[in-house]
Amino acid sequence: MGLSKRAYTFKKIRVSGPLWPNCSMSSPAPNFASSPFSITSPRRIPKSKFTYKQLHQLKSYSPQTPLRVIAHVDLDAFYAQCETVRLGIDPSKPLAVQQWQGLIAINYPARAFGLSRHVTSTEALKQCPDLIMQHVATWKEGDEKWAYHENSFKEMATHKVSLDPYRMESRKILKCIKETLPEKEQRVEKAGIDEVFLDLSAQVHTVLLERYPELRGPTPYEDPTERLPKVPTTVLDWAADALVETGEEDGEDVDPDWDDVCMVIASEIVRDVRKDVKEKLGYTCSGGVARNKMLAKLGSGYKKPNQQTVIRNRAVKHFLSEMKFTKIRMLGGKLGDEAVAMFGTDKVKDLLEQPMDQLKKLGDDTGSWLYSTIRGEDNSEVNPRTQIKSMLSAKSFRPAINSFEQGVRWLRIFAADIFSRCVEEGVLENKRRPKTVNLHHRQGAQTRSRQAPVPQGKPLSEAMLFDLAKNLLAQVVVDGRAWPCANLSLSVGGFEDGITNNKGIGGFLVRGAEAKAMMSTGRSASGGEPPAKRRRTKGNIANFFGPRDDKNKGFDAARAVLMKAHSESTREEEAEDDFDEHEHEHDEDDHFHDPNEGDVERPHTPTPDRNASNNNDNLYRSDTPPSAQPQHNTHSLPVPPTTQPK
Ligand code: TTP
Ligand code: CA
Ligand code: CA
Repeated sequence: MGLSKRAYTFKKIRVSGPLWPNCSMSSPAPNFASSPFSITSPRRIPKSKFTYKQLHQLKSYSPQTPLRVIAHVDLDAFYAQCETVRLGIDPSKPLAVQQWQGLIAINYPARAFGLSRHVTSTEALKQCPDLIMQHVATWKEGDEKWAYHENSFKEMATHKVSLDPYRMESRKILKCIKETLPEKEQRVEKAGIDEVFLDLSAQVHTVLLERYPELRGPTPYEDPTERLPKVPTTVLDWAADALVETGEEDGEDVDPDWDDVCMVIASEIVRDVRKDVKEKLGYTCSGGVARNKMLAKLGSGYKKPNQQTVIRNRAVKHFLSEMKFTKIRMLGGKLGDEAVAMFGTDKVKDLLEQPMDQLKKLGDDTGSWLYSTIRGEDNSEVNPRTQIKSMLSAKSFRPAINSFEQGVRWLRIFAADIFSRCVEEGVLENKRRPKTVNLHHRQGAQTRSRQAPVPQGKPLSEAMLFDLAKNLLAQVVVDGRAWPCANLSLSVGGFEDGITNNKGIGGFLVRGAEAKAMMSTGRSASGGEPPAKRRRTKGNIANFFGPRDDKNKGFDAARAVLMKAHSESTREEEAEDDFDEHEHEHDEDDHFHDPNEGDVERPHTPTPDRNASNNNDNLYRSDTPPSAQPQHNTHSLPVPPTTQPK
């Protein structure tokens, strides 16, 4: 990227008096190694507040060092930009992305007309007659692939939304960002469809040592607690960055220390990343630079579009105290609401007055997490995992659907959708493949889930996924009370790296066992039975012979599907009798994936300010922490993570 070669510009350089005889206006990097530690009265030497150890810790991305630099980059009006780029539309024209009658993304020119996600397409056109509205791509039953259809907003009953085009752009952007950063000094976490966290610590460390050779050591007296020399300048060049103010009268009078210099370097890197994304792919994004993820994320959203905000350590307190805590990562949902209700305020400032034991009314861990969070502390690591661990395809039905056959038609689309995404994950080359398939079914207030293992011995196919899905739905149907169904979703999870060593015939032998296990898949009902680990049982077979339920439409068809699967599994069992089958157990909680664990794309929970479409078709990754995700049947509060496993 050439950062090290770039001239480091200073608006003004004030040399720190006679202690720095070597320092000249043109060289911002005086040789400290030869001067400050050999001068006669060391006590007079002004020093940095940071130590050699803390500097060194940067190299290994330690969350402990106060010099740490994290960035968050978020695309502006993402889906809207995807459409302007795809269609070659002038980005200054107002444009919104439509999903059925709602708008799900609005570009900044359209926001100038006061449009937001809350308006319907009809209202939007009244407010902004020149608004370009592009409907998202949809899958139509029987189609091989999603497509952009004319008038698709009228096809809600027969089509399903596809966000594939945006996922594809998201991948390109991620790749571009990674290519901009030095290969060996990058740590990138995909945090959603249009955002990433970057831990810039190691790269900044390298640049720092290049620009300021005096920092290279050796550590004086071999004492890592020895403080670093002072920064040889008093004014840093922040270019076009939005600098958060310190809120203190003398806040800017304190000379810059190395944490400020680290932030300047990080912010140059972020500027380069943003420039590359714009030049190579045509997208603008906003960035935030700060000492941790929580602050960096607040920074990227602070000034939009196409800007970057730096929250220097000296500005953290002021920045946060002016904030609503509901804007903080992980406090945007239920936990935030709970805190608002409990303390009667949504302001950080007010919450800062609450002693720890008061905050602990939200739970011990949550309370202490909140206590440090509102003080700007967050030790969570940037997690470089970018691989998908599960995929979900869903549809909300309005009106609700009423028969097994109808459900099966949707499953065909889900299977095609998921299969095509698996193909992109390298499943065909057997690089990675899912281990389980899950079906979620909502009827009234009740959500039911069924899970089955994906047979491992044969190539994954769309037909296989479809058959598995159909089977799972059949199980729900024979259990009764399946209709009307308001929401159906299919997901695959437990992606594992493909079998590279030759497992031989064993892989195929699993089939019989798994086919059997399928008949006894895990079940959960949000209203009913508690989740329990269960061993293989007779499952739904008993229901075959139970009384026929005439109200249960599609019962016969569902029963036929199960009968067929059962006879197939017994046939395989007979053939492979001597195979030492493994027991298949299910942990019901498996259905709720940890978003930090994988690229789970989940329907977003409609909240009062997010009711753009109230349609679960719209799958996008949320930022909520694992434990803050809506949980089944529980009222427990999140215990936000303090560290993440590497
Ligand atoms: P955001 O990053 O939240 O929003 P944005 O990119 O549209 O706008 P901003 O410039 O403020 O960042 O979401 C990214 C995409 O996710 C967005 O373009 C559309 C989709 N999305 C929804 O479909 N529904 C939602 O409720 C939200 C919040 C986002
Ligand atoms: Ca965005
Ligand atoms: Ca985002």
